[in-house]
Amino acid sequence: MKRMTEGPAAAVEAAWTVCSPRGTPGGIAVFQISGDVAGALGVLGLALPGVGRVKLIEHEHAGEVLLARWGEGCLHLMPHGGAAAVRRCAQWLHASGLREAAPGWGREFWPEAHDDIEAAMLWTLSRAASPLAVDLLLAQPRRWREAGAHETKPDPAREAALARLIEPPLVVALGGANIGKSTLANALAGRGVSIVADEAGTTRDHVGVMLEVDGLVVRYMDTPGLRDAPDATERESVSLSLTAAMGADLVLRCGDHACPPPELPQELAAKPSIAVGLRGDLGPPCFHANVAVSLKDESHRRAGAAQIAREIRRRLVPDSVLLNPAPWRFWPPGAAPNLG
Ligand SMILES: Nc1nc2c(ncn2[C@@H]2O[C@H](COP(=O)(O)OP(=O)(O)OP(=O)(O)O)[C@@H](O)[C@H]2O)c(=O)[nH]1
Ligand SMILES: [Mg+2]
Repeated sequence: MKRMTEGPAAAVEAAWTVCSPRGTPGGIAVFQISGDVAGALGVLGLALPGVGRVKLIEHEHAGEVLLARWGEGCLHLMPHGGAAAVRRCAQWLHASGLREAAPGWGREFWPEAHDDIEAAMLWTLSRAASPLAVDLLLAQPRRWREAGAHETKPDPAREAALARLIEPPLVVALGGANIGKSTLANALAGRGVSIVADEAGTTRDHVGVMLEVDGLVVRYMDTPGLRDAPDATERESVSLSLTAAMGADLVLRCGDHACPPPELPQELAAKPSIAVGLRGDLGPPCFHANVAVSLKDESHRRAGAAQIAREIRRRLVPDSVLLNPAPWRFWPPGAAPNLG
């Protein structure tokens, strides 16, 4: 390996790279240090964990970071997955003088088989989208050891709900025109992701964003208002909204004081859904709403968005599932690790 830096790190034959997928939010990000791990940690001023050990450290610049030592020459540093935390961790590694390698470098140090429960858990952790997954995954090796592999029966409904912490589920908001659907998307995102205007038919296209709702990362789609559209383009748009909803894990059926949520075609009627009453300050919803909010001004917007976020998370990953202390089969079918 070439030495590219001068100074204290120059004598260390190690390099680092980011190995979590770029450009997507995640519960946790993964930086890999490969090569002379002991030397690299010395440069970073950190104690060396034993092989197979995981340790949580609090770093003055990088914040809370998990250290996981996979092998003699491979260590993962895992800060929380938010962009600011990842940037701070990268700046820390840069400032230490350790060499940054090209993405993909060092894969030879990455274990091929995740046949050990700790390794399987860490592998899943590095792919998990939702912050809610982090503590739950970290608890799994202990839970499996305590419960004993053979006493725990599969529970497909619970496992399907928990899998949503790894792969973000799709949430599609449907409703009439001009009732505040895009205002809701923006309030959930805490920023402008969709154009809002006092004019029916403002949203012409489907706007998809990744959002974190109450600790769960979801793919969220704001759709054009469903109405008897006069022109062919809008009719096409309505049909696209319904097609998108067919693939959804959860549909938000939106309405307000004057406009009830649309009647859904039969194929969609069985989908999990939440009836959302918007623009509550203009009057109570004219239908039975599971949750009703006003997003009119800043103070209402925060509270209303938090209420809907909680409702979305609970429908997709119920509290009972999160609080169930039974061990979780978090691996794909047929890939069970050695549960020891
Ligand atoms: N009073 C009140 N007005 C709201 C509220 N939420 C949104 N609005 C207003 O309602 C109008 C329509 O909002 P949008 O978010 O664009 O509605 P939409 O359902 O996305 O509309 P289309 O894209 O045309 O289907 C805008 O003038 C918003 O400012 C609310 O909670 N209270
Ligand atoms: Mg809109």
